[in-house]
Amino acid sequence: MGYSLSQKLIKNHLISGDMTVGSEVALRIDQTLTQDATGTMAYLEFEAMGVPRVKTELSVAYIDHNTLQTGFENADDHRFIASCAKKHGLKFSRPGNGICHQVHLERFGVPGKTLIGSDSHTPTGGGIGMLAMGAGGLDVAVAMGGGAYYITMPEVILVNLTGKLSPFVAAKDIILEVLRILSVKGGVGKIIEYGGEGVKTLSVPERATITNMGAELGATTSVFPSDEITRDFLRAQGREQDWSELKADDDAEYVRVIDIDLSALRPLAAMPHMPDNVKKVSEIGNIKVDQVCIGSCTNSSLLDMLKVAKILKGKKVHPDVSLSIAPGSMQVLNMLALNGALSDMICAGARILESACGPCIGMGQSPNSKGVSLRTFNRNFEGRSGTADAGIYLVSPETAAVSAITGVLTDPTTFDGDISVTMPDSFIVNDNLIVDPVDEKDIDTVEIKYGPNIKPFPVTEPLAESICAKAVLKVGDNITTDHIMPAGAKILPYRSNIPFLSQFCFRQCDENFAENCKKEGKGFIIGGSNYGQGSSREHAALVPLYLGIKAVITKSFARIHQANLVNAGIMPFTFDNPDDYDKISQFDELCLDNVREALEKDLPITLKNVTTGESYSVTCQVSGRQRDIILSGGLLNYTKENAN
Ligand code: MIC
Ligand code: SF4
Repeated sequence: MGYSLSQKLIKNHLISGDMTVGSEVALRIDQTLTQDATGTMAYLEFEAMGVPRVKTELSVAYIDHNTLQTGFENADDHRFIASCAKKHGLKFSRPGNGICHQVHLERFGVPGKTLIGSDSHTPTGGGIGMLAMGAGGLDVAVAMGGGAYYITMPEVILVNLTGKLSPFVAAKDIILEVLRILSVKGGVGKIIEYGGEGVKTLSVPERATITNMGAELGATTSVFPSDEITRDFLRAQGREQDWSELKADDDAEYVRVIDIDLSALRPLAAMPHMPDNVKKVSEIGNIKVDQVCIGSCTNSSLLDMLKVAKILKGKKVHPDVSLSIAPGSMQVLNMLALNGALSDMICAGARILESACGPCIGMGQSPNSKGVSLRTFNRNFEGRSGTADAGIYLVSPETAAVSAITGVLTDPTTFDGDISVTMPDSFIVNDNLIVDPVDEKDIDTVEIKYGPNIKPFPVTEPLAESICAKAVLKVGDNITTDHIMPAGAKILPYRSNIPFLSQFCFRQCDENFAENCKKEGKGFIIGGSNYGQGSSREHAALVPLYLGIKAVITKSFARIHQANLVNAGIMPFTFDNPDDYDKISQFDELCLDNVREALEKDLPITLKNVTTGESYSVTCQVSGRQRDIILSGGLLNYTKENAN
């Protein structure tokens, strides 16, 4: 039997483990990226490891999330990250240079290489045939230090594309269709590989839109073959030497094949409040729109922007709609400026934002109360926009731009006009906002600049013999990391200040959560299925850790969050019988007797409900290595112990 492309990429980077589905494999990591919202913590962790220089082929530190500088905090964090990059051997992408995933694709991504990033949308790199995965900051710090990255060997699903997209139907509609079919948990434990004749009809930015939003499937990553189209893209970026051909063997076998006929696809939208709540735009009807936001790491490429500009040219944004556009990178913005497309956007009435995440993470542009906002982004979780009662619809740039003109959600295929654009033969390359590190011999000349906002991260202790605590919180299915540790302009500047962040933890689910934890001093969280989906932010583990959470017991976990819990020394348990979830109420007193010994000796583990007198059997969902991490009280302790 031949190999799928995903299996080949894993095989080429395998350090240890066997490639049987479900077992843990250790991978060599060629490249890493961080962004600023997760980066401060990642560099504090890297510093704590005491490794002087990164050991990867390439590591880049981007500033793209916390670019709204309403106080000293974000600027201080940028300065801290810049100094770490300079000293420890990373390239530093300054604010204004663009969104990490867009810039990485343009300037640094290399087919066939592994990339981990402290951001869940790192799989964008799968658009050029990278094995690119989102990870917690600590895992990225370890990889920067030359350590392996561990994943559970995934199953591989093939999405077989045939036909060709009709005009005004977009790559975004392809991934929305995959989300409709698979749901936000359908990708857990899987890699989504794209193949079939239809692949040839898709440009690299279109492929990257699809792999980017594979994160919303919960997938380990998504990947496209690297072919002549990839080569053309890299050549246009002045990097043809980075190209190599990559494809699956003809006789590769997949756990499932999903056929999508591109010619039959229609414009789609993910309705509030989940990316898999997908319907045809024509079915949803002409709902009135208050806001349209175009940009984010999903849809901010030059091709997307040129199509938007063509739609807006000579038109006027509807008077009831606020349209904002954030081109994904300095390269995109510069090219739009030089070819006049930016002027078409401005003249139509678009508000041009800097090349950064911006509204996607609630950094400005929060909609009006009960507002309807169409966004080309990847997440529409409740409250993420910064307006609790807003309704966010995820759509393609085409649907967004046409609707900005009509003022109602509009199927763009009804728009009269030609928006065909071609990939430029060469992109304008200007790396003036990328700063190189100092030479290794000059390391001592660089001082790390800590601002007053940077507080030490919580200290963990080795796992206790037995733990009794209350179920301080009980939540349902599909809890996102935005529920656990919200983002937004007011909170994000405190990403390196865990004590401050703690007051916002789980606020949307239970406004007394932090207070209850403090009163109890320790606690357990009970969750439903797909607990912790969404972002890679390790703060969703570090803050509960700070608040005394010892274990999270759920029906199932999302991949990155499960790893972050383990790295923080919090035990992730699943119910052996999912119905036991219903038998626990908030504030029940629960006990894990002799849990340390049980973990050490691989014995069955029972969760005793002291309040009701019942017992439930639970499993700690970890590999042998992760078990040792938990016994040590987290990855930092474990790494230090092993180094000694
Ligand atoms: C997101 O889209 O939620 C973020 C903000 O990019 C996060 C990272 C973070 O929380 O800083 C992600 O996707 O990992
Ligand atoms: Fe930034 Fe949004 Fe992409 Fe996250 S999803 S990296 S916040 S643009």
